[in-house]
Amino acid sequence: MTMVLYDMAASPNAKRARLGLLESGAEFESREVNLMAGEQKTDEYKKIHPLGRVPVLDDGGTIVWESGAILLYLADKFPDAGLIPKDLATRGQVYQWLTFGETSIHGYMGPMGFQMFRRAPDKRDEATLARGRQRMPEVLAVLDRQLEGKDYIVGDFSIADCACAPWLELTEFFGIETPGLDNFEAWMKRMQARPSWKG
Ligand SMILES: N[C@@H](CCC(=O)N[C@@H](CS)C(=O)NCC(=O)O)C(=O)O
Repeated sequence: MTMVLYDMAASPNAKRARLGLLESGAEFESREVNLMAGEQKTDEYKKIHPLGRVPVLDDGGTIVWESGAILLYLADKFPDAGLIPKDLATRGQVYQWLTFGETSIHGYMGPMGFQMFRRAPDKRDEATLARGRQRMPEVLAVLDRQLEGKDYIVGDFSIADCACAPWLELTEFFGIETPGLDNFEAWMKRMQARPSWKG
């Protein structure tokens, strides 16, 4: 049975899951949920995601939500797709950086995204934006150091890259400064050049 991704093209969290699916090579159907129209808050939709959010993966009736969990599920389901390395030490690194994407990156950029995309410019909470602009450079510097001498976060491409890159594409738009982070910039370009990025 074809997997279904409850998706939204402009959502970085949904993009994480979509990248994992496209990189897995598996067939899936992307079903667009119109967040602006409130489709995620209907009783029907909340049967598959009780908080009313995207993404959600439906794999023949097995429902998984939380983009990080979807990525881990896909890595387990498709062990030969190159989504996660086989040795435990490097897997531990993937778990760490995937969680870094959900906490250190999304922790600042998620609330910034809400202000930038869901609020009119004159109604934005400037304190939320200022906090992200102040704290994200350190987060990015840590990632930049990790990427020194590597093409991807743990060396080879993995779901850690899928978890971190979608929000980071928005740094400039959110007014976060990234001067001199050459490893980060090169990695971002590498991610954007993968066929899955446009998919
Ligand atoms: N931690 C969740 C976050 C999901 C999330 O917040 N998704 C946003 C889109 S980027 C959403 O669906 N928002 C709809 C709403 O809150 O009404 C994940 O990674 O899947």
